[in-house]
Amino acid sequence: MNFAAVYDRYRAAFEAALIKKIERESKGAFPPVLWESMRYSLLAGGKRIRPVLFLAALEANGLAWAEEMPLAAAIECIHTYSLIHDDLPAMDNDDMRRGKPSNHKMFGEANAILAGDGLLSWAFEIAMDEAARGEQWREAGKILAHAAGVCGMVAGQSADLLWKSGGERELEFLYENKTGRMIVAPLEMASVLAGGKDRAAWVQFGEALGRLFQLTDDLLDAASGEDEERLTAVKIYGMEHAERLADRCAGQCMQLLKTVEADTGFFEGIVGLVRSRKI
Ligand code: GRG
Repeated sequence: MNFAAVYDRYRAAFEAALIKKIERESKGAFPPVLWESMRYSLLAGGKRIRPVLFLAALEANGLAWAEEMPLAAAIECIHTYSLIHDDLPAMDNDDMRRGKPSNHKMFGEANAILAGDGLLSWAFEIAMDEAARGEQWREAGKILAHAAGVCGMVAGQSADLLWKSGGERELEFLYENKTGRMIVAPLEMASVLAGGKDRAAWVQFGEALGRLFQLTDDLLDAASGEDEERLTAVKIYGMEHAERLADRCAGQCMQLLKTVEADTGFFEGIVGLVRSRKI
């Protein structure tokens, strides 16, 4: 099977499980607008790269990936909440997300805040249910909480709002926390569920992939003419140099994959996808 087909197999299975889960949970729930707004953003057609990383790393580690859809859903719920809140007028003030009006444009600001709160809380309700399966699942949930929280993505977002200028060190902090933590977490969680196999190697690969993801994000924003107020690689290094940094980072990702003792062919494809992505 080629890379695109494997990616689609994970994504389609995840999508089906997610729809089933939200249908079941929202049936008869009150007030309907809350679930409607959560559902709107959750099913707005993201790339699902974080759950796909999780499922693929489970399979690479020899685990039954289709049985771990609840944690995959928890990961995507947290990612979606972060996008809803990031789009709010008090943050990035974006009218569009995933090619559609952003959550607050559809449902109003207050509902968008609550949709984000709802998704975040739901994610940890799911993780707590999974934690009851045993120590490995408990630890996986803890990794997710840590990555999403004040020592991870929230810290990165806070620094992003704080810094309008800076250098390499500030940029590295943003990359590592705002974007990187939620890319590392699915890989580390999968390794922990496999008994901690190659954990450090997966984390190192995830960190490099997170850096690549944000570098390409900065490049895409600059290419689309978005006048960013925030600190980006393009602002510090210029377009040409940032392109070369992304190439070098993709090369590092490939090298780091060699330190993982598993079939990592699919992840080589992921590195290519992230380097060349247009969305
Ligand atoms: C509000 C606590 C809080 C955090 C927000 C995610 C985030 C932090 C900000 C979004 C802005 C941004 C461009 C972040 C860096 C890269 C990123 C997370 C892009 C969006 O993720 P994709 O490309 O989106 O995986 P899809 O729509 O495919 O899921």
